[in-house]
Amino acid sequence: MSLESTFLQACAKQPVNHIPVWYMRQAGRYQPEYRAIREKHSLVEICRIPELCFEVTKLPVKQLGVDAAILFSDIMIPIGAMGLDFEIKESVGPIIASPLRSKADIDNLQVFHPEEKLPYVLKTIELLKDDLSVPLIGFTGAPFTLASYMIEGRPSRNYIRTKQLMWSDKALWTALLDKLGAMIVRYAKAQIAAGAAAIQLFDSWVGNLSVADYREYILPTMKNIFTELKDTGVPLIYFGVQTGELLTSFAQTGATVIGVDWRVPIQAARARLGYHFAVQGNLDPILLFAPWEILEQRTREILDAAMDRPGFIFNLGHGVTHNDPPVAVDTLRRLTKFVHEYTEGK
Ligand code: 1CP
Repeated sequence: MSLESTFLQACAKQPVNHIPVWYMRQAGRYQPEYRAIREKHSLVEICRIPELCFEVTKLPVKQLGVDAAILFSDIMIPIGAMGLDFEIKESVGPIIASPLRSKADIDNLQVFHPEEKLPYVLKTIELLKDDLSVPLIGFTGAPFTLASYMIEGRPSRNYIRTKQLMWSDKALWTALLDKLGAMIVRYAKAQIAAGAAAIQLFDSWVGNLSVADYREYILPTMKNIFTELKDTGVPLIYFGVQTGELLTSFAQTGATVIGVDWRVPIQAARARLGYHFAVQGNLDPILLFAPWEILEQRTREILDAAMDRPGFIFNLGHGVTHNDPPVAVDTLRRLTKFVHEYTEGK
């Protein structure tokens, strides 16, 4: 499978038969089948039942014809395993019962063994590895994004408490980030050992930091994480939203593939990163609600800009949104087909 995979070839900046496609949040509420499962099971339940999680992960591969699967899970799952109870509240997002407030709270976090605390995740990956015809992407949240939920206790707009801790107690902040880093390395390695063919680190909210703060408070931990994961040999994808100004710093992390959002043209992203990275992105996810002609035009523009050198993976600039009415499954299927046909043999 691996040698034939356009996704893995593109991650390795090798020539491809067509540009590979997958979508962040390709499993979710826009799918009628997912909504039917969610009527009976909570999100966390789906994650904890390998046979169910296996089906939910596979669904977009069958339905859309994408070139990679992403493990169905959530960035909050390992936070629970570290000892912080959470729930995912309808129309709000993750809520943590007792957010981090003190050094003792941070000391109490456990850098757990995934085989002990999250066996169901690894079981799901093993089931998928034996069944999928495309590579499976494993994932975890990255330290800043995880820390923001752990400290704020819920989705945040301004990250005030998070930044306050960062600026007011650098030693404690570093202790927290390093603990998260150690967890991330262990969890990613366990996913790879179970069969994940690539790992994506979601740093969705790190774009809220200035370049100076990113470099001082985040970059050292990111370097450690990617250094430790390098020997696994799998593609390491690093993604965040509104990270245009951070891309030159992202280039120093040790990630091998960089995910960019729709605000940065692909050529500008490559120029900022340097040309030894594969790049993933970056259609505005709201274009999935636009007339097809506009959606197709913007997609063609991205592909025309990206295809002049190897190492491009087509994706959205952030996840499929959870709107009502939802994105049409047909739109994503048509988009996938369009990218494949437009780039075939070029
Ligand atoms: O198909 C896939 O992409 C796999 C499924 C997946 C992934 C990769 C889910 C299921 N969650 C995630 C990662 C995740 N979770 C991120 C990083 C990616 C991103 O930025 O979108 C983040 C920030 C979360 C936290 C989270 N979980 C939110 C965001 C809240 C906020 O701060 O604005 C929400 C709404 C959830 C719940 C959730 N996780 C996944 C789904 C499908 C849902 C919502 C629907 C449901 O409850 O069924």
